Amino acid sequence: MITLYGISWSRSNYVLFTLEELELDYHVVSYNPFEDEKNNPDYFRLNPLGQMPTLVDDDFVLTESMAINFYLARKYGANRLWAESLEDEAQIYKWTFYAITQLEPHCINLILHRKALPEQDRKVTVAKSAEKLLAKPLNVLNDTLDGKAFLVADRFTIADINMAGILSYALNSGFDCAPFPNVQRYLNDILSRPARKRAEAA
Ligand SMILES: N[C@@H](CCC(=O)N[C@@H](CS)C(=O)NCC(=O)O)C(=O)O
Repeated sequence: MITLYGISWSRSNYVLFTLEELELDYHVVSYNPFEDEKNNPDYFRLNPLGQMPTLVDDDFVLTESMAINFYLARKYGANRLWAESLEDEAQIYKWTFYAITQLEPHCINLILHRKALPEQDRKVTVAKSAEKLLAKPLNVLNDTLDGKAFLVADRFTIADINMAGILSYALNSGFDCAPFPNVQRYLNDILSRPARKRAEAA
């Protein structure tokens, strides 16, 4: 039995994408991450930071969204979403770490300061700086995707789910991807997969 604690607008978005892509049976427990530990001690036993997502697969508990996606891909999608060679596995790690280190901090700043924070707490300068800082890593990604539909092994893998999940924050904040046409085309393709659409509705 697989349970995911989380909600689709959060970092759970790409875990739900993976669960749907693998057509797994799962259920979602909607969780408010801003809840206090004393109001929900049971959840804090699963995830001591009180953040989401958290995955419970029978009696195995796992936090950290990207670790959850690696686990699901390896356990349930070994010959679909995972790699067949050590080199491709390394590329999956590389592009996932690229997404969470080079891109995610700026994507999060964009969504926070353009959309998520109460208006009085948004800072135009932080959003503008995030947009500028995204340009260099997005140019590299754009060159990588020239003539390519996927990041690794010429087929859809967990690296594409992870990358598109992180960049979806920038798109949702209104970020204009047109200067990076290969990235724009790639995201359109990945984010219009039926599994992603089902994940958004979960
Ligand atoms: N590195 C963690 C970050 C998790 C995280 O920050 N989740 C957010 C929602 S997207 C959250 O729970 N925020 C509330 C908080 O930090 O208290 C992961 O990828 O799972």
